[in-house]
Amino acid sequence: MKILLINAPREVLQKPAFPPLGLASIGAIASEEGHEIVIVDAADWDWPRLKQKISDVNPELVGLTCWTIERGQCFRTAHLVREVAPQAKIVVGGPHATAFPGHIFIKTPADYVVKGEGEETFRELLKALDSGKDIRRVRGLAYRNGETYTLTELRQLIQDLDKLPNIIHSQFAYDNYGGLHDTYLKSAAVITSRGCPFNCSFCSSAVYWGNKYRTRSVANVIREVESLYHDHGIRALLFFDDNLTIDRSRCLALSSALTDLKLDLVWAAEGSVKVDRELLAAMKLAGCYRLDFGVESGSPDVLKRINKPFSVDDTKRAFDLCRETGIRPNAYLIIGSPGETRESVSQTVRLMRDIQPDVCTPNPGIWILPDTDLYRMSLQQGIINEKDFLASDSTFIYTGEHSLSELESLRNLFARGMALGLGLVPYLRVVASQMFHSGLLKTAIILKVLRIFMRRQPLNDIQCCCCKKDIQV
Ligand code: B12
Ligand code: SF4
Repeated sequence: MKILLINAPREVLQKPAFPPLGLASIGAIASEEGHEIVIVDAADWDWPRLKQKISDVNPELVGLTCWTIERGQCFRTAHLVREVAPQAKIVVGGPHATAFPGHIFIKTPADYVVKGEGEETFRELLKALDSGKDIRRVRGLAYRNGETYTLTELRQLIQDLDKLPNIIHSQFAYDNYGGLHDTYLKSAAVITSRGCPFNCSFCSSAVYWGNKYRTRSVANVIREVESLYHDHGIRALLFFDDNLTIDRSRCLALSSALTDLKLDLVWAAEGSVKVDRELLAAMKLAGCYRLDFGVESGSPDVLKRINKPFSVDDTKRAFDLCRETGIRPNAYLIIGSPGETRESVSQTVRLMRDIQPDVCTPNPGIWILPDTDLYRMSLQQGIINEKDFLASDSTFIYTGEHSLSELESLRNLFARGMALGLGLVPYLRVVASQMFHSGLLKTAIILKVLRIFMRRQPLNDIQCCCCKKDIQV
């Protein structure tokens, strides 16, 4: 079969930083099964261009990823596929499709939804479609059934991730990706594990991957890294793992294997603040130049409310150790979690002053993602109801304790606190770093920041050029 896998255009067209690894993995399976694969990362494509591409490829089957954020883009793509290639079967996977398969059938002309981890289900679906076998036997699938839909039996998670076929990196024109722009090097992303053992109340990752942490073997990861380096000229890597440092001994082993490669390769990852000097030193030696931490808040109470598995002191220690070992630490923050008050925002500002992150990226409010504890709490509190959640294609922010305008004033409080509390030089360093990160070294943006200083404008319309997250400093 000719199979087209599409990462839908983003609401605000933007050059993607990295290719979609989920679709790449699905593609590798289809290729292994002997199908012809085209992967289109249309994040920065307009609709006419995508329409033309679908028409040129003339696929027999189209696969789409659906995340909750920007789910409308996936829905629109599915309709476009039906219009341009009416013969093509449409399969949708990913976090939102997994949470609400029925919704996908209502909002799109999709024929199938693959729930959860997609590789084996997709393989079996392709086999069944090829051979005319009964798709009811394909576990992990939802299919249309007249006006409604039917779910097949649940599929177990893959036990041995090494058995998955290699991602076909040659599908992607790496020169066209933003990559790790703070390195200026040709970059790629690699994912070495799936899942997270923790259960932060807002995070759908642990929910999605079953709260179980599964890893590829170090040797298997190293083979991919070597191929990226030698065959694709990659010199910088971002590990897409939810948390590369969860399993300390594995992270040590991976670091030591990367060191042994003796390649001029640098890398960054997301880590847990529960790190120690020995681990960080090994990571640094192996080429780690930056670690991103989901710090979220400087308030112990807020951390407890969102079920973060660490303390404020852990964060301070991790940032100190990063500086000692020469790794640049970044802080992701959320302003507006359950339990947030003016005092907790001040605690976060004080923490930022103590740890002096290279870049700090405060999320504007906390998003309500399906199947999370926050989602259930929001349903209970009447902040959302499933009907409205599904009827709308937009993002829902937790407003259980503060209205949207109160959240905005908390964000402004944070920004002012940062400007005053951090001191001018470190503050300007964060601003510069932030702008560097977002590629926004443009006069207009600098003017915007100045206007924010003068309190003439809220912060929420400055966005990162790669992920379009709101940028606040
Ligand atoms: C890398 C990443 C990004 C990158 C994406 C780069 C890229 N090109 O892919 C960037 C930084 C841009 C990003 C941005 C955001 N992300 Co993000 N991101 C991730 C992350 C860490 C890894 C994704 C990944 O590669 N996974 C590995 C692959 C193998 O898994 P996968 O993509 O899910 O695909 C598998 C299945 O889902 C399924 N599948 C998926 N698609 C399809 C399609 C078909 C046809 C089939 C059959 C199967 C299938 O099969 C695949 C193989 O098993 C995940 C967390 C995670 N661990 O998954 C979050 C995650 C996907 N992101 C999330 C969110 C919320 C965001 C942001 C809103 C910002 C934020 N606060 O994190 C923005 C939104 C961007 C946007 N506008 O749409 C959520 C999504 C939740 C949801 N319900 O939608 C996740 C799950 C993290 C979380 N904390 O909850 N993100
Ligand atoms: S936020 Fe990070 S640590 Fe918390 S559950 Fe999600 S992936 Fe795990």
